[in-house]
Amino acid sequence: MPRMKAIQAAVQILQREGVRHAFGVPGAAINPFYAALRESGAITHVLARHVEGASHMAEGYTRTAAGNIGVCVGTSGPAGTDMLTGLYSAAADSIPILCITGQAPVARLHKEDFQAVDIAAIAKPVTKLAMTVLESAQVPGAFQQAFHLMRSGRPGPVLLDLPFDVQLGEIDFDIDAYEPLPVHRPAATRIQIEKALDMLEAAERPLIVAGGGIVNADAADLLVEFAELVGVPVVPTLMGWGTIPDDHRLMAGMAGLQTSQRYGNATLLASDLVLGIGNRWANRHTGGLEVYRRGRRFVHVDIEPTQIGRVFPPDLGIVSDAGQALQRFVEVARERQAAGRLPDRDAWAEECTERKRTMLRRTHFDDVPVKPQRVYEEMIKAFGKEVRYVSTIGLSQIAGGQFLHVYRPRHWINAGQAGPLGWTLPAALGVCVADPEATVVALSGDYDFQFLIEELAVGAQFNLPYIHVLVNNSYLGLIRQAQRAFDIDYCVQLSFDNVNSPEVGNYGVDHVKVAEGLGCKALRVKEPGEILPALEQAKKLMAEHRVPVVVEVILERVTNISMGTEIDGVVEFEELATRGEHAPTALGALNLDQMQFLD
Ligand SMILES: Cc1ncc(C[n+]2csc(CCOP(=O)(O)OP(=O)(O)O)c2C)c(N)n1
Ligand SMILES: [Mg+2]
Repeated sequence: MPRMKAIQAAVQILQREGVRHAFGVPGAAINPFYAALRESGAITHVLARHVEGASHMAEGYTRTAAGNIGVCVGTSGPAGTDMLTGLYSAAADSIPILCITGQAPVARLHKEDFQAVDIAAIAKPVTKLAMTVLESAQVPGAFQQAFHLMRSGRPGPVLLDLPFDVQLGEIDFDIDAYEPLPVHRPAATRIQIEKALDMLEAAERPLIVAGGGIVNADAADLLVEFAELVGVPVVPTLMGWGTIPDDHRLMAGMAGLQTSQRYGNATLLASDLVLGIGNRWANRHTGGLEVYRRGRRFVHVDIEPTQIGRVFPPDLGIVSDAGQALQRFVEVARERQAAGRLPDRDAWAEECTERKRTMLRRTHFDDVPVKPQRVYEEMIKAFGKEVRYVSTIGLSQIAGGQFLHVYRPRHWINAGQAGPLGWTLPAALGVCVADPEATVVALSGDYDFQFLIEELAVGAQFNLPYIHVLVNNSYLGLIRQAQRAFDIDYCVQLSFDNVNSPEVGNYGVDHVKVAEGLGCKALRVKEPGEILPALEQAKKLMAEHRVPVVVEVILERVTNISMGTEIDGVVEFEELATRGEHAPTALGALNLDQMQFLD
């Protein structure tokens, strides 16, 4: 049996489990791992500038391709605590990442050693497993179990904390005798699917709510196949956006309080049955449950048994992996189609399409300073269907969710539940590592951008080119808007007179200078007509220099974006689209001029 340090075995296991990249920040307590990494040579390492950045890079990496597991690495003490936000964000969105931390030697754990903190205890609520491994001989099993748990059931992150002496301890280990554990994913039974289809058939205006579980199961094609078979319109959640292409005739829009379309909410409210697959009835999707549930029945398919009934009791709950459920849905629906049993849904689908064609918000404004809605119109013109958008939170993300178009799963990469500021930039770098050929476009407000701005240097150093659209209102815009309820505008202003950059006026930070200082390219635009040329120029700069390119758009300071507290009470702050030229990049808006408003 080969004899080696436990940490060498761990690196061999990482390789065997398919890990090719790691994101991290070294420190004394994790140096044995770095030594093993260097010796193996099979795993590349991206050196983050902040350990939280490494955790979000790992998330971006996982979220880009089915089967990926992002790995983030840090030393003992503050490195682990810095990565907690990534663990939380990953857990919240059912994203597997493996977080590896160094730790003080076992005998010193209770002696308040330098940087010895009980990270396993701290990380417990935001991981599927958080373990300080106390025996070198347990290291292989801990890694094996980590991969098993991350992939099984509801996916999620794991933290393995490795004391210095545990890493260095010698063990007998043969990688040829190592086998990844079988992954556990429950599958719906035929009877369950029959019952769900019976309910779907009995309904007059059924909808499918498609959640991120479909993305995790890599089952978007099956979703579209099923929706087409039964002719039922689909409302994706924010995490499921892209599972059905935005321009598909059965894509009915998103519902929710913020990242939603007027037609998506109207269609949800008009439905009488909702079949939720791989979704979690997130509160920013449902709004108040009274409104959301009134007059309709619900089927909930989820891989995690305890998710059924967590938010409200469905009429039928099915514990299943989304892909396996969809496979069965397709099978049984096909049989029913052959037997002539499937109802004709054309009239209902057409009604939904009509709403999609007519219930539009205006994006075309010529104002200077630029109104944010216009930015999304120009982004749609600049980037095709293959673009991978990355965003986190803020008015920028909300408006992006309302106006951009997504055509493929994993092409709207968003920290859905946790929404940590600063996430966008490092997550985009993780996406670039996972898919170097992709056009990656990150979308940030100025505050999100500033949170982990130093990670731009990582993009420059490791040649990870992407375009970062930075919509600058010099405000914590979303919070400013929320403070209207308190009649305050307090501690949300980012503006000041920059003594070094008179050209930015009182918008404060000179993002162009900072980005350039960190080795990236950057452009600033102030007029709507300049946005598209700047995005085109950014593509060229990206190709030429192989570094991140920032396109900053100076926005008007105060714009309120459509949102509300109930899905039947979303407040519109701008005039709605009443003519085709008001919303030129909206899908299905071609006959807008002759439209009948339905609301
Ligand atoms: C770590 C963290 N702290 C605070 C918040 C609350 N928060 C959400 S959006 C936001 C302001 C975002 O400002 P900006 O990025 O400029 O976007 P804008 O809304 O102006 O488009 C804040 C403070 C958060 N999401 N994450
Ligand atoms: Mg802002």
